[in-house]
Amino acid sequence: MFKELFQDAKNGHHRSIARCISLIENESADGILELINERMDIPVIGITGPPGAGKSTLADQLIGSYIKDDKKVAILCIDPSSPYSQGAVLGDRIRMNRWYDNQQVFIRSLASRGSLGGLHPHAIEITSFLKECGFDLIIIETVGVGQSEMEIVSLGDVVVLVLVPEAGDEIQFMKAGLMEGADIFVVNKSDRPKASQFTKQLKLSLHEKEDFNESQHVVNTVASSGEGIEELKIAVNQQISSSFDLDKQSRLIAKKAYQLISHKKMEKINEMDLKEDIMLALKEGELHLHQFIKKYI
Ligand SMILES: Nc1nc2c(ncn2[C@@H]2O[C@H](COP(=O)(O)OP(=O)(O)O)[C@@H](O)[C@H]2O)c(=O)[nH]1
Ligand SMILES: [Mg+2]
Repeated sequence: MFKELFQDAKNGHHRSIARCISLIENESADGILELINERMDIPVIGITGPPGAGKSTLADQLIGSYIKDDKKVAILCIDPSSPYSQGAVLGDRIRMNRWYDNQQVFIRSLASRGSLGGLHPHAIEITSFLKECGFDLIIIETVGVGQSEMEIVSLGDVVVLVLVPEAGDEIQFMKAGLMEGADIFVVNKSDRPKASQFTKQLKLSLHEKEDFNESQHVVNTVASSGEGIEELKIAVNQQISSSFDLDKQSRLIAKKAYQLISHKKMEKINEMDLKEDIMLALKEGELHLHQFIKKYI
């Protein structure tokens, strides 16, 4: 049954793709997961940034631009407030809905719950799955600028960090790990007065880094009007073409494998059960924690 469903999904049948994703989310899809071949030739673009920065608007514009090139695009949103999901304001929902009937675009949002240390274990599996379904590229949108969001998007081949030129927000991009983790910095809402000052500051801080990375780009956009989208696309395509060497791909897949292994290993362990076991052990006498944990490893 899985084989047929998977084959339909591979043929690009949107309903079968959606069904497979639900099965993966509900952890009842081992039969599908085992069929997935880890492909290296389909680029994944991770887009992250604070809520309201314009990630969805940018993604929407990018989709529009890629489908004009006859590309098929899948977008995965790990953002409960995303216009792709239920909680969206009406205007945004109408804007995003224009893709729902388009055969070139597949949209899915994932709840961020059930994640291990913030990372969505199924996001990894679903991304690998989507790579098998005939898309030319996959976009993952996650909300936030924390380490765990960075971890999710860093599973992509290209990491886009979306920032906005708000006053006093210089520190928002200085957070540890964020400067190194992003390939492309987008200063969205560049129609705002502080934009050029902010961009200057951002470029300065990038150059001042000890491990200054020549390939990092800064792109100014006004997502709501489409300004700068082509420039962003060029930067993304450039990163894509430079990210497909065996070394980088092996590193990315190793990261995913590590996350999946941690998830599988921790699956059956929960703190409440541990507490009960520990209480029993304490009642019986001494507790050697190192000895005690061995039975869980
Ligand atoms: N002024 C201005 N508004 C924008 C721009 N891009 C997005 N917005 C608006 O900012 C709001 C949040 O955008 P959204 O894409 O939902 O942000 P997300 O939370 O990062 O996905 C929406 O009302 C957009 O219309 C921009 O470049 N300039
Ligand atoms: Mg969004």
